[in-house]
Amino acid sequence: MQRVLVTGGAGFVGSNIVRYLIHETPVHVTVLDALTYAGAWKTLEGLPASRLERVQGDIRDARIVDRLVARADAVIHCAAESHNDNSLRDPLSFISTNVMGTGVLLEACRTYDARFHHISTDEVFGDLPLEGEAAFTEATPYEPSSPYSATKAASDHLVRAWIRSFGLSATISNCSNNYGPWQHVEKFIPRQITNLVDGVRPRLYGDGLHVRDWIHARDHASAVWAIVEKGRIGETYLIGARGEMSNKEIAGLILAEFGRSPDDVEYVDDRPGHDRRYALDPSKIMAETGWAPETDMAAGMRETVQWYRDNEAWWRPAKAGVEKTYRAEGF
Ligand code: NAD
Ligand code: TDX
Repeated sequence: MQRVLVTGGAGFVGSNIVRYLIHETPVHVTVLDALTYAGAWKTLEGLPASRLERVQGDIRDARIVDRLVARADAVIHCAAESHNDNSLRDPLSFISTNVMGTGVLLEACRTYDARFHHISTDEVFGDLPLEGEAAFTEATPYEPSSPYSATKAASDHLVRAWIRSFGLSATISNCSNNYGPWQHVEKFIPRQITNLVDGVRPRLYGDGLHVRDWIHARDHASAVWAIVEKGRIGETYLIGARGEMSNKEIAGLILAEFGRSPDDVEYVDDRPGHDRRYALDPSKIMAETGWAPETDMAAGMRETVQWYRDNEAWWRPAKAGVEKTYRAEGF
């Protein structure tokens, strides 16, 4: 494999994957990204031009997608509308990008016989009760809650249909919540870190006891590459690091980095339809590819807080607008 096309490579997960590919593999990377509010070339700064081609364009544009897929050995598809809260405000844009966009890519991969890997989310499975040890597996039925997760579920189904009906060489991964550098300030962890930089208390939805299963974005990236290299065609793999924590506990870790009490939080309105708990079992990818996460959660969070403190120029332009929208809605 020599040439990899990464869609959405100027966003959070995509840019962490691009960095992994450049630093840890010999492949040449082309990024196709529409540079929406969530993507920017500055996120890929410092990477060598000899290994990285950047193309601004939309995954729903079949002409540009065809041109790039024609010369790619593999496509890693990360481009998406990715934020649950936005999907409650404007669901149709999620259907357009996440469903139609994935369809356009699948058609191009069918035409040019390219290997396709779909980056998806554990949210397609719905949520779990707070009580108990249950965790999602590859066999868990789909039960998405939000417009965002419903469009990701739809795009997973499209990939499986192209595998079965057209023999597409494709794999899917459903990953748990990512944290790390270059995540947009609309998301939970960057929002609270940057709030604290501004002297504002972390804002917890509802009772703050909702649980997410956290993984560092570079561990997600290494897992994706393990699947592209060693995964079985047609298979789905769950990616996670057994990192369950409540939102209140995460806020406490961030507050500690600022020398503040773990109870120094503000409870705000709850997200409509808010999923209670996510947890997933990553046994399959570990057994089949030998992949394992490497980042310790406490160290990864410390490093992430420091990254946002050191990189204010990267996140500051988006902060005021994001907070204005949240505050207008009671968040
Ligand atoms: P993000 O919003 O940070 O990045 C999305 C990127 O896609 C941006 O660069 C944006 O410009 C680009 N994009 C959006 N619409 C596009 C279009 N029509 N054409 C081309 N590019 C377009 O999102 P993220 O958190 O990096 O998520 C990326 C993928 O990873 C998504 O598919 C998401 O479902 C999946 N995922 C994310 C997480 C997480 O915790 N962030 C966890 C599991 C899976
Ligand atoms: O200010 C906040 N306060 C708060 O309590 C925000 C922004 C969020 N929350 C809560 C909601 C969730 O329980 O924090 C948790 C995490 O919220 P998000 O960062 O919005 O992530 P989530 O909705 O869990 O979805 C994320 O993980 C799965 C990504 O955004 C998705 O793209 C991915 O598929």
